Amino acid sequence: MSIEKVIKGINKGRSFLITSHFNLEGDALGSALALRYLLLALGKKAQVVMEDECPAEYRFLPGSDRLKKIKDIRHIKYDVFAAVDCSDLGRCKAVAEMVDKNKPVINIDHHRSNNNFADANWVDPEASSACEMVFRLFKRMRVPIGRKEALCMYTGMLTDTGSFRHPNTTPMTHSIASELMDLGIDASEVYAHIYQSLGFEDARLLLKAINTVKFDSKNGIVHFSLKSSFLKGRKLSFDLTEQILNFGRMIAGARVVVLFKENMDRPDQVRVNLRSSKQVDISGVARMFGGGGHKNASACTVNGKLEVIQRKVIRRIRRLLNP
Ligand SMILES: [Mn+2]
Repeated sequence: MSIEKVIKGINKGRSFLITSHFNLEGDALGSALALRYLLLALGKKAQVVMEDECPAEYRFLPGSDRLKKIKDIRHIKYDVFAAVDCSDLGRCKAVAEMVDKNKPVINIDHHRSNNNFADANWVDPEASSACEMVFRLFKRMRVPIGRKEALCMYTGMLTDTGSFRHPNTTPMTHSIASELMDLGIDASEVYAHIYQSLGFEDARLLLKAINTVKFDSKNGIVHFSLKSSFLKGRKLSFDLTEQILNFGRMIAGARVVVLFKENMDRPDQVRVNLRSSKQVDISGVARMFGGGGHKNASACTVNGKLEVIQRKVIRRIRRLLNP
């Protein structure tokens, strides 16, 4: 198993630059912060740099106040670069462009579509989250887990499993969550930080977005579409996307849920987020349109008009559901 390679890479390094993907969310942030604590416990130096700022609902995470800005990369001394929860270095945007290409790279990820971009790759599509993998790293390296890192890892597992209800939730996921809770994690408090913190204006925006819902009941396809004009002047956070998709999944008979969203800066570009029930592998559809992801949660960005892309993607999904 390539966890060994990652451990070797960690043992060899003294200072680390850690990053994750843009559209920062619980697992990206949680796994990066937890990895930092692991490295610090081993007596190493580590900094976390992200493309995005920390979203408000994650500011309760220990260490989230110490995120470095991209422009700081020049001043950070590191001899190893580590990416967590990233299927592709391109997902780290400017951070990936700015890192020293001569430094060894560590890749810890659970996306099936990971392209093994690093010197030490550890990719486990069976893991619920990158946080679950970092937890295993703590165990394997015999580093005791404190409350801070427990909180980070619990949060990533919570968000990547949709609060322990998506098909990637395994007995292992619950068993790790239980162990982390024993370290003093208040599950309902973490939940409230992330899922019960929607501003009223955001809530109204979410309602409007949900109102775009369409249901192809014959095939079990639920879809939503958002024009860039709808989003203009507003900051639609990633979690709003997740909320829309979660709403779609509540509908009986929904096998695939899709959100089509015009890029705010480039309306000729559409972000397509896909979710599927356990029996349906939706990742192939995302790959067909240049994206990727997990079996039941994938995404792609497609150039073209919203209506045209919508027709094409839905046609593909129908074909997938009716082989
Ligand atoms: Mn993840």
